[in-house]
Amino acid sequence: MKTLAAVAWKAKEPLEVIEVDLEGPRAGEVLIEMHATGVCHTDAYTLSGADPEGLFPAILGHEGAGVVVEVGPGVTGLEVGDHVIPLYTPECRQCEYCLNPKTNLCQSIRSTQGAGLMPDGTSRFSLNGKPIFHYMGTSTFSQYTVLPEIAVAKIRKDAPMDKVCLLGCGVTTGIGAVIRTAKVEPGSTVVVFGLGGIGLNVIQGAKLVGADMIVGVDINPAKEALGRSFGMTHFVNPKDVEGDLVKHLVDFTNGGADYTFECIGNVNLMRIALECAHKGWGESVVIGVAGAGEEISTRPFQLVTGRVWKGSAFGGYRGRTDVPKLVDWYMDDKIEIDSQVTYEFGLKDINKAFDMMREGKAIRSVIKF
Ligand code: NAD
Ligand code: DAO
Ligand code: ZN
Repeated sequence: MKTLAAVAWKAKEPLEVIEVDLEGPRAGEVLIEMHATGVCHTDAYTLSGADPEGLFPAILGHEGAGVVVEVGPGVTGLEVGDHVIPLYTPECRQCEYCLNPKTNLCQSIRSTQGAGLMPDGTSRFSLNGKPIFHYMGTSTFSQYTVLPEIAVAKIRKDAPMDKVCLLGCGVTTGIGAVIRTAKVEPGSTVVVFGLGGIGLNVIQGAKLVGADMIVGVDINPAKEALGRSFGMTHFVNPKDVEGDLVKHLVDFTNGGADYTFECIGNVNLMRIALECAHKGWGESVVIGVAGAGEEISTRPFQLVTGRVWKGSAFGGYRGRTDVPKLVDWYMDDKIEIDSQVTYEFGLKDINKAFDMMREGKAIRSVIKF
């Protein structure tokens, strides 16, 4: 079949919206008609050429929602008409990782997904007989996309797809980092570095679990009002801080934060986030994805004296199990998503969504098909 898709031909070039060929689902796969997709910083990161796994040409996008329109042989858990959210972190429920409750990083299709291919080692997308790579196993910047059933969360049919698509990445990642990865307790002091789509959801998660002091750190002053609307209690702009930012934040939080979250992808801030965690018990969670080859460092004594450094992918959540529950939370008004959709565009204007993100004007732009 044909599908209209936004193709990333090369790093640093705008996407081209063009009709491409899409082969139907093979065994264990489903064809999804996309209804909406968010545009995340990670799509821009890959398009920038900084992603070591970035492959071109590819169809990017990983924050979508849509409807199953065809199922391949052997599919048992999904049927035509199901509303779904594609998962860049699959959940096979059988691999060594899925059987270990300590992780959400299912590895059953990791090698092919990382190579931009479906689990059988081939691509379903092509143009003029030449394959186009899948991206993060999801490729949501396409009217139609094919996914393995283990990488699809079935959600309730009354949830608006142009909002719950953000549960495909940003909302789930931020809230999960607080609840699932860090397990922040009520009354905690939390510092959040970077108030974009991820950081605002960390704030939302921290408020949800009853943190007392939620400090947002961002160089964009326009983020203060946004942060406060999600539950941030204090704002620090590093540009206004004279002297050492770590000392400032340690003093500000009366000895250091119980939990800190890096939501930017900046290795210098990852170090600052660790070092302003409280001596003896403070934990720092890395969520931001740094550029290829970049490294983090600190004095080991920071860890000897009780600080803990950890990371979080997709909020530590297992998509097929947990994303439908988060959709329920949204439908029950327990979590806020609507105000995170700053702009809506049609697929033909997808490059404008990237511009809005680069200019810091959008929490999220949503593409509606
Ligand atoms: P974003 O661009 O929307 O937000 C980043 C924020 O950081 C912006 O508000 C910006 O003003 C701020 N910032 C930039 N430099 C700063 C500095 N020096 N000091 C303070 N603030 C600064 O990005 P996003 O969509 O929120 O994504 C954040 C990061 O999380 C990215 O690296 C993305 O790739 C990563 N990410 C990780 C996961 C995961 O599962 N671990 C999932 C999604 C995204
Ligand atoms: O299992 O080795 C692995 C890779 C898991 C991928 C997790 C990706 C999380 C961070 C990428 C940003 C997502 C938008
Ligand atoms: Zn698995």
